[in-house]
Amino acid sequence: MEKKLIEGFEHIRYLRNQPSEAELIQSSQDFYKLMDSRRTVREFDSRPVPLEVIENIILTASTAPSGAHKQPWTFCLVSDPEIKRKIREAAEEEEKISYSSRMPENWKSDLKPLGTNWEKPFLEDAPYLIVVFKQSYGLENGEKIQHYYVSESVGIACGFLIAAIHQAGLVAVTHTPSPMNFLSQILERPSNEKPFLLVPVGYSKEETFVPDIQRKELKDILIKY
Ligand code: IYR
Repeated sequence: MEKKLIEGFEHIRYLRNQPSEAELIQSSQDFYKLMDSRRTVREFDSRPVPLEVIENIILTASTAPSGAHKQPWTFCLVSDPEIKRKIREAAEEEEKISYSSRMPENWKSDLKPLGTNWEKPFLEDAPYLIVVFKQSYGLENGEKIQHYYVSESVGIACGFLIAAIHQAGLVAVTHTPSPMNFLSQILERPSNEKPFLLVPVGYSKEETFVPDIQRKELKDILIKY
C-alpha cells in the first residue's frame, strides 16, 4: 500500500474509480430516486428484523464525518419490551403536557396535516428503537476528551442512519420527545451524553398511510452563483 508522511503523520493512498459523466448522472439520479421514495412512517409491523441488519445500519451511520474525527456518538439499541414500555410511558407523559400546554397554537396547526398527537404506540410496536446520544465531550479512563461540532457531527450521522434504514427496505420515524432527559435515566447513560434523536425502526405495517405532502422543487431550494 502506498503511504506518505504529512507533517509526521502517515497518510494512505485513497483509491476511487473515476466514473464517466454518464455514469455520474445515472448514479446520482438513481440515488435521488431512492431517497425521494423515503417517507416518515409512524405505523410499524411487529415482525422481527434480524439484528445484523440493524447493526449494519448503525455501522453505516458511524461512517459519518465528525469534528476532528472524534465520532461523538453513542447508539443505544432497544428491543426489550419492558424498556420500550418505559420509554413510551415517559415520552407520552411529556408529549401530553406539550400538546395540551407547551406547544403554541401555530405549532399545533402546522402539525395538523401530519396527524401527530401525544400518543406514541410506535415506541412499543417497532421491533427496535435506536436512541442516538451526542457526547458533549469524551471520557477515556476518567479523562475528559474535547469534542468539536458535536451537533453537526451527530446530525450528519443521523442522516446516514435514516438513509441506511430506507435503503435496507425498512421504515423509521425521527422522534424528538421534548424534553427527553428521561432517556438518559432509563438507558442509564453517563453525564457526558445527551439524548439527540429517537428512531423507531422496523417493517411498515402492511397497509399504511402517510400525509399527502410534497417536497420543495429545486428552483425553490437552490441558488446558483
Ligand atoms: N415532539 C412532538 C411534536 C412534533 C413536533 C414536530 I416540529 C414534528 O415534526 C412532529 C411532532 C411529537 O413527536 O408528536
